[in-house]
Amino acid sequence: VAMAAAMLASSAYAADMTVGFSQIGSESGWRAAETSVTKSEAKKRGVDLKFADAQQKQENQIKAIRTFIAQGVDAILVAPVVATGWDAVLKEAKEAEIPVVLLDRQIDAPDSLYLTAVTSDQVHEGKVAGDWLVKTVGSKACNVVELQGTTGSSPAINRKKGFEQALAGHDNVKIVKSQTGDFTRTKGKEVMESFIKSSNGGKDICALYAHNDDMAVGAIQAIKEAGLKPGTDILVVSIDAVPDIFQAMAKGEANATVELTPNMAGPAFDALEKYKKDKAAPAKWIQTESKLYTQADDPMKVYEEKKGLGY
Ligand code: GYE
Repeated sequence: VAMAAAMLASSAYAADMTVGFSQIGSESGWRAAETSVTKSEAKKRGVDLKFADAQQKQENQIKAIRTFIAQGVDAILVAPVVATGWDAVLKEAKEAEIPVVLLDRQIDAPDSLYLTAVTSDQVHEGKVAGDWLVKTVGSKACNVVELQGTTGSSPAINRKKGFEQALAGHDNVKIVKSQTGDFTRTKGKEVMESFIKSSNGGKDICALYAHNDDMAVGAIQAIKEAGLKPGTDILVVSIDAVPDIFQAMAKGEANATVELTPNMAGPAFDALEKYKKDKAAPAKWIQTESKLYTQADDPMKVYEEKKGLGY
């Protein structure tokens, strides 16, 4: 009995690493899944995770990082809401010899200020979305409206860039309106309503490109309320591959999405564990996969699979 108790105690004590996580908030279904996956990955590995929700504000993230430094955590995870303004606080972490790992977004700062960044190739995501649209519309004239992600965030900048790369050379497909919907359903619906109002009741809109599925889901509501058919009158292509976009696809209301894994923490903890053990510095960018899904991919089957993955 004593042996078992000792073993239990030791396994309970397995928290050989305390990690602070500065999360942006829960603006989208994908972000909420990233949080739940991060918490379960930490639990699985015996990591003591200190979680801070910034409610979308960079100043709250900076405060949280300073608190983690004061607490003397072993490492810090940050999903940086915008790409700029991180140098000072990351220098403080470096001086405290606390490694920082970026999750799902990049920053404009010297890469000496962080151990690694675990993100998708967001330019590629935008390109995959744009290539799908160009292929789908062929030589037909197609006016596209674009719902951008959070202004100044790396995904908003890069997903726009990649989409425009895909449209280059296909003058029949062009972005006629583009505005941020801040990655949320509410804002996505609001902005789509304004796009519809200023486009002959939406009749002049051929397609919507949304930088994430949550804005697309909000926009689909607006399209339906305007008496139009999303997925046919207005094609809908977006990014994340959250469960709800597959439900929309199954109803013919969305057409394509580019998958983003919510499991950025797994590779992040792997890199940190290696670094802690033998100071092995990982590559500065650990890239996650991007896969296109369309209505041809049995959407309700994918929906069921996704429901088990932290969503
Ligand atoms: O696409 C969106 C979330 O940073 C890539 O942030 C991530 C994006 C993701 O709000 O759903």
